[in-house]
Formats: sequence, C-alpha cells, structure tokens
Amino acid sequence: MLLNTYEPWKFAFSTETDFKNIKKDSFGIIGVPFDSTTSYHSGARLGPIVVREASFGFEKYNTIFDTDLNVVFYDFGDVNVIPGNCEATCNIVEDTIRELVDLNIKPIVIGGEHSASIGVVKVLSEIYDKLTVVHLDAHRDLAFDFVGEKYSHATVMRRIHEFGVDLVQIGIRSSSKDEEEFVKSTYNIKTFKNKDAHRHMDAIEYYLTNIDTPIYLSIDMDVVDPAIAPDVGNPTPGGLFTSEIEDLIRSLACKNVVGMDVVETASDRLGDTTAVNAAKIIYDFLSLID
Ligand SMILES: [Mn+2]
Repeated sequence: MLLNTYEPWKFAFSTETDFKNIKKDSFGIIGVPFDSTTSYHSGARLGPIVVREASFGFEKYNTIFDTDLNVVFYDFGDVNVIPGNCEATCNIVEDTIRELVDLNIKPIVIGGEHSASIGVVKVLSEIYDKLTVVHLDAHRDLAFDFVGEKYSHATVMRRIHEFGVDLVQIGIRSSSKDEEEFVKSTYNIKTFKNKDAHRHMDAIEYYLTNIDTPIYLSIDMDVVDPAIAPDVGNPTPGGLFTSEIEDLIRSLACKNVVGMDVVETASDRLGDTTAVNAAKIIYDFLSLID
C-alpha cells in the first residue's frame, strides 16, 4: 500500500488501525494531497490535513440527527502522490483502493483535487455490475479534455462516465455548451441543478431513495455556497446550504453507499470554514450509518 510513513492527523473518532484485525465492510479514510491540474485557486493538496484537523471540532453525539458516532471506521493516512503527474497519481489511487477493497474496506477519500475520484470509481465499477455515482458539484466536470489534458479536475466525470456508471449530478450551476450537448446525447445522466435543490429537495430525496444499485458519492466542496465554503478550487455563487447538504446526506446514508469522496477543499489554514464543512459532511455520514 503506497502510504506515507509519517503520521498525519487521523480523522476524529477513527479506530486504531490494526491490519490483522480489520473489521470487514467498514469505511476507511485515505487522503489524496494533490492539486496539479488546478486552474484557478490552488491549495487543495493541503485539504486532507485541514479537513482532518477540523474533524476534532465535533461531538460524538450528532444533535442534528439524534445519533451517536459509534461506527468502526479507519483512517489509513495519505497516498504518495506524484506532483505534476495527474495520470500517474490516479493510478496510485487506483492501486491503493484495490488494496483497501481486498481488505473489504469501503473508501472515503479526502481531496485534493477532484481527479482523485477517477481511480476510486474505476475499481468500484469493476466490482459492482451496476454502480450509480451521485455527484454533488457546481460543475459537471464532463469535458472530454481540459486544455488538452484527459486527466484533470475538469474531466473527472467524463472519465468516470466512460466506466459505464449511471450519473446523478446535483447542484449544477456552471457548465459549457459542449457538456450540455453531451448530457443530452446520453441516456444515463440525471441532473438536478442548484435551483432544484433549493426548491424541490423532496423530489431529489425521492429520486435518491429509489436508486436500486450500489452508490458512490462524490462531493466537490464547491457545491456548497461560497458564502459558507469559500476556499475551493473554483468558487461559484448560488450554492447549496448546510441544511440542504444534511438532507442529501441523510437520504443517501440509508442506501448502499460503497464509497465516497469529499474533494477540492483548498486551504492552508487550520479552522478554515470550508474544511469544517467538509469534515462535517464526513462526520454526518458516519453518524448516520450503522
Ligand atoms: Mn466543481
């Protein structure tokens, strides 16, 4: 397993890692401190550190959902990325996820730029006959290439769609004409734009509740409104609010979620509000599963 040897912060409430006695079907966190294809605000390589640090602000009792965070989960540390080489880093993430899956661990990836999702979904799409990727993002990330690069934070969902998964995109409020045409030309991409989330959350929750395949959840922190989560790679006004994210996580936590990522937190400040919101999403999810 390609993990750094230094001991980073572990996510709050995580269980001490003993590879001889790993609890099967548990979730395991890995960080991907990588941001080499970032096009606007850089700094996502520090996301795994600041999100883990922010996790220590929460109580074991989750007041919002009236649950305790008692589930066994692990924090395996960060993968060794290759700065400047996105495709090679994607391959390292893929190898690491394969090893986690061999241990019957379901991955929770903290980014890092969004390209971290590619290797994760590649492995999971090979394991599960049918897989639905629920993608919370201000952007579609469906460009075939971005400034000539096939492996980029802006092409993530296009690469993932090529693995044959169904895609549900929620919170979308920025895209290109080409991306919209691509969506129209496919049969398996469902879109809920940001206004759907503001006005018709019930319809989104109903749709998610009826997904009958395993689910991979990919959350770009720019789906959240930049008023409360400003430190992301591409801040985009008009995003979702905390209570809307809570509604979505509650709907998904009772489904068969086989992995998730929370990416694009770009900050080097401890206590950063974007990092706190990213940590809360992971904390809420873990509070809601058995
Ligand atoms: Mn985005």
